[in-house]
Amino acid sequence: MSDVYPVEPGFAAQANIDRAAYERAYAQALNAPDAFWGDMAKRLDWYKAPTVIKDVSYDLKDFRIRWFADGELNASVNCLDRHLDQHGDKVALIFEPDSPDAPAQKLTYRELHARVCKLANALRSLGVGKGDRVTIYLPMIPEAAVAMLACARIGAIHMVVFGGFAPNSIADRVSDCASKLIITADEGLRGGKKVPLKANVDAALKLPGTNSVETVLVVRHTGGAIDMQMPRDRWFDAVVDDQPATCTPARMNAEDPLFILYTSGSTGKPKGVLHTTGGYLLWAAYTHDVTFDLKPDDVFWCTADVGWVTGHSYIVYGPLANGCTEVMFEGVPNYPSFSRFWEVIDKHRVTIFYTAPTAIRALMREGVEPVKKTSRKSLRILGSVGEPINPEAWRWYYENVGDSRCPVVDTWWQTETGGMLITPIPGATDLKPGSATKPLPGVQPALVDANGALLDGVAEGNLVLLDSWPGQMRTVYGDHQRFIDTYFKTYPGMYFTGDGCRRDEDGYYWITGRVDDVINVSGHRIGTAEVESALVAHPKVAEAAVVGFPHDIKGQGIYAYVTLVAGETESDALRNELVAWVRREIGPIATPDFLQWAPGLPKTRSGKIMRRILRKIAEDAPDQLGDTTTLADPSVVDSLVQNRRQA
Ligand code: 6R9
Repeated sequence: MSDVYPVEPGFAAQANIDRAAYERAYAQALNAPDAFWGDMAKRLDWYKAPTVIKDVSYDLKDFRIRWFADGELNASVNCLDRHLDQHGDKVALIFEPDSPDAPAQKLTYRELHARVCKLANALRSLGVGKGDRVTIYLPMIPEAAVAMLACARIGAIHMVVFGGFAPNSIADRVSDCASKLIITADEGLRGGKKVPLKANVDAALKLPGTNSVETVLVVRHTGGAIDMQMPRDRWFDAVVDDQPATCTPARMNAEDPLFILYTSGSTGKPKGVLHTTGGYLLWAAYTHDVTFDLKPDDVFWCTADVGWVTGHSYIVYGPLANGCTEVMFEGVPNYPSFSRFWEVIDKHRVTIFYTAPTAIRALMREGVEPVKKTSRKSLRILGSVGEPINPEAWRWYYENVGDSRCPVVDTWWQTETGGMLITPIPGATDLKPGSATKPLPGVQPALVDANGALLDGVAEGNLVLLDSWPGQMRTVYGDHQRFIDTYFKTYPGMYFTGDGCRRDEDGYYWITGRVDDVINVSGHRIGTAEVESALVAHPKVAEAAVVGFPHDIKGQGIYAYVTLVAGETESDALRNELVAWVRREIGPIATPDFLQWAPGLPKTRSGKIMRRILRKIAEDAPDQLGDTTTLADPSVVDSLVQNRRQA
């Protein structure tokens, strides 16, 4: 039995949605989706209101996913222009810099609108138009949101690369989508350390496949010295500042692409997840409103980076479409001290705070003192996203950060889903620590066994979604077949999430983690295949196998088994070199936490690596290896077990 935190009557009384309203909405969305979503679409401003609402078939012979297909709108107009009449002087963004000693900046909707229009005009003057791909590789500064919205304004497709990715990863993405222009900064700043963004772009553009890039716009941020290669590189302010502060928006079809965001899967290179304009924007706005019980005076803070989908949906599109005031934070939770998050909450009177379990666990380790010396009285709702939150961390968050006053919404979703799918609604859903609870209206989760048979009642299996919702991804950029193969082939007629899940006696969903070869490190997805191919690209490595293992702070860590080419000698120096190599090839987030030499890898007679065994060794559970008799050479296991990482 898990403990339950019922909705407080006081909270329910003021909430936008109570239990009865949730149940009504859920039934309507299920039974009359066209009426429900046609009505919901009115929360956006359309040039042409949609008359076709849901047009979906998961049947592989007649496959299509379209929402609001004859509607026309512009996402930046919905995030900016339509607020100007009534709320032009309302603060849209509060920018809190890395250092608490640097002044915070406030941008009203009117100011943000002007900055977006200027950049949009500049992009047009540089030859960027509808459908062109623009890469954004920026720190967490207002220009990141400005750049995304400027692309949306002119119908260009933005592709944001997280600032922690290395030149190779930038080049892979730029070349896959043949980007025409890159917006970057001289340097980023995180926890007092500089991140060489422009230098990384320079290195990326020396790599093959990146010839499509004509222009690099460089924001002057730290003022650090960088190389400017004229005429390719242009200073952002020189090109943007003198542009007119209004800009005619492009009229977009609801199904025109809004952005591409790369994410790791179980095989091959990261996939370009493509989201379209109408359905995605509606989903981001709707879920941000419903899940956070949004009120006009709320100050919302999502601590994610805009390089991830959480930043797209809950820093840029959702909050701004809803006309909300929000905090954008450049820094990290532990700089200059472990109180920084809570100090920023007090400083800007944050009412809704949305962060990741890995941050909570890292802060929890420091004890309650850094929390308790701050007030946090402004808070009313806490959120969690990115990975399962363990009940212990949930309770610590609820009791110490929220002083047992603020509901915790544990929101399950994916880059592919565009926004939250399974989450509590704070005025409607009783909470259970560790459970993402119930589906939002329009979301139909189900559990299947390995053969695809639907499981009823209390059950554990693979999580699928039986039907579409407006925010669903539409394709893998440039590879529609891969989209269908990845998500719709495993269980025909259903979308497969890649997650395992349990459903309890109250119909609550408990996500248990990925069931594919994806590792969730601090809430970020890393494909084992990506790390393996980085390792085998090193001249001294013959073979590598990578698995996840439980990690106290990160949720999962990266465990690499490496076989060297004949004649090479294992040494600590080489181990460090290989770890640094992966960091350089992919980026710091892919740094292996442990690298074990493997004289051989456990393989079946057909040559398949048995990852199940490697996972158990990495978990320090050598007594649970199971059947090893099908291995081509069972003796390799003994040596791996002997030299394993001890928990
Ligand atoms: C939004 C985001 C998606 C994967 C997803 C799942 C895990 C995310 C979760 C969660 C349990 C939650 N995940 N939120 N697991 N509870 N509340 O994180 O997107 O980076 O694409 O990752 O993250 O495994 O499949 P993305």
